[in-house]
Amino acid sequence: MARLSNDTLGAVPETIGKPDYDRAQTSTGIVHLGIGAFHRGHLAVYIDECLAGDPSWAICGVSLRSPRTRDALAPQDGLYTLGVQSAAGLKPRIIGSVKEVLVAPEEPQALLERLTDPSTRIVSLTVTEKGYCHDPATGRLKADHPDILHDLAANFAGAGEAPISAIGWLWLGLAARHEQGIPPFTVLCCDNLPANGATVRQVVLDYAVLKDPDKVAWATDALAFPSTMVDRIVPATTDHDRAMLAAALGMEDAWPVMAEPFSQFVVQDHFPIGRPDLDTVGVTMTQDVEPFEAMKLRMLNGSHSTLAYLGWLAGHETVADTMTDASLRRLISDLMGSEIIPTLSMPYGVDLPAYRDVLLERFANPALKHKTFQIAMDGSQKLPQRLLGTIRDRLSDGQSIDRLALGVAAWIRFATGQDEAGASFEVQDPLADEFAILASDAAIDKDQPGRFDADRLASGFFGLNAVFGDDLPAEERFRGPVIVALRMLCEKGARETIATYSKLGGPAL
Ligand code: CS2
Repeated sequence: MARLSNDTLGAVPETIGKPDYDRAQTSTGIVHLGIGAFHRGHLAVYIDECLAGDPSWAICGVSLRSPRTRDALAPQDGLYTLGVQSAAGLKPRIIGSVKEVLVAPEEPQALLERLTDPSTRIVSLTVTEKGYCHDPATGRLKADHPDILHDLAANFAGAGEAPISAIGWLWLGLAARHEQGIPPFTVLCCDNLPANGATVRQVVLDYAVLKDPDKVAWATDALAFPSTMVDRIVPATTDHDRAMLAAALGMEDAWPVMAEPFSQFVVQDHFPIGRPDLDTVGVTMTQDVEPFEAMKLRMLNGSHSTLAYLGWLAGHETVADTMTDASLRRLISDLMGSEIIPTLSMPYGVDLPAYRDVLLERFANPALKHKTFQIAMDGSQKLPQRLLGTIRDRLSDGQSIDRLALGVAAWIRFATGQDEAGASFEVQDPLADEFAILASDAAIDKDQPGRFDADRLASGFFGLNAVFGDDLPAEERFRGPVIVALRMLCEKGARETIATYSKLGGPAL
């Protein structure tokens, strides 16, 4: 079977969308760090729509570690298929905005050249929450993170030891441009961090203080980090997806991305050296992203994480499966309606109950096989912005947090690395080693895996400062509801706990 590439593009069936511009005429304007599925299902799609109007914004995608995306896309000239999946079926479209893919450890020289090229005006990132090497509770750089220690000691200038971390690369590019008199690129964070622009700015400045103190004053004034709200559900691609798309295309694509029809991008309009015409392709350009970001992180991602932990413990493999469980659907709807929505204050006209209803429908998309286990990873990096900020706001308003606390308790139960039948599984999280010690300290009996003393387990986890900070563990109104929920999860299991919590009272919008 032929393979998707510039040469075979003409043979893709007429019914399938293709780039409406001449790829040979495009040039790189964006370097994107972390070219995973999410980027290829989101920003790269918006850029694909901009290139007909202005061909100078094509993307150089960068993998900071693995060569897998480059190896899949290089023989395809960067082309790949976006497979939009809904109950109505599969709608493929070919995306052409990725011009090249670099693997940082293999081609550090080429990456530095791209970063310092004056035509690179934006460096965007999707490196996941943990990729910023920061402390999620404080939003500050973890100066003792091994990758940061490495990058602080490394001095790459075309030769020598190259950086490992996204922060190290960002700073290397920015500092080199400054030395060469080239205006700094705009840093566009597309990860689910709270106040993501300001957060990344702080982490970069913390790094600069340690690396190049004489450039801190310049960096503080000159650099631009617009905030964004990014939203599209893009599950990991499976071999089944590849086979489905090969049948539709009549040719092979080694790494398509699958996504839901919904896509949203809200961007703070602060690009000192220019940007693509994002506002012409459905992006909301605004000065104040934060209300949208809080809405999305708390409602979508807060619900997602709660569904992932409770759903996985209860035996649901995908998010769509969790939505077929009437109690769990009710619980999540009430979590949003009763506990999350009251913490949000939105610009006039934003209808939060309607947003909740759309989210429930998106979660229920039966064609999207979004694994609860995938969303469950890296909880220590996700919980602060997804659940704990909402909890802080509720507590300071004197409000109840029962369902939010259940989400936290389900995370703790999941993070033990033992399921309800006592089988062990690998917890993917930067703090996984600490979790394992806490779980073993709270085991009721070493011969009975999967059984925990909930009070001990909760107390142990509350000691994780990087997640809970100092304030929450000291607050009885936080500890109490989490411990109650964790006791029920440990003693009765997730299904019974979900059933009980789905009957909680309280105002539902
Ligand atoms: C998910 C997100 O994996 C996760 O943690 O909650 O990737 C989610 O699908 C996106 O943020 C949706 O925009």
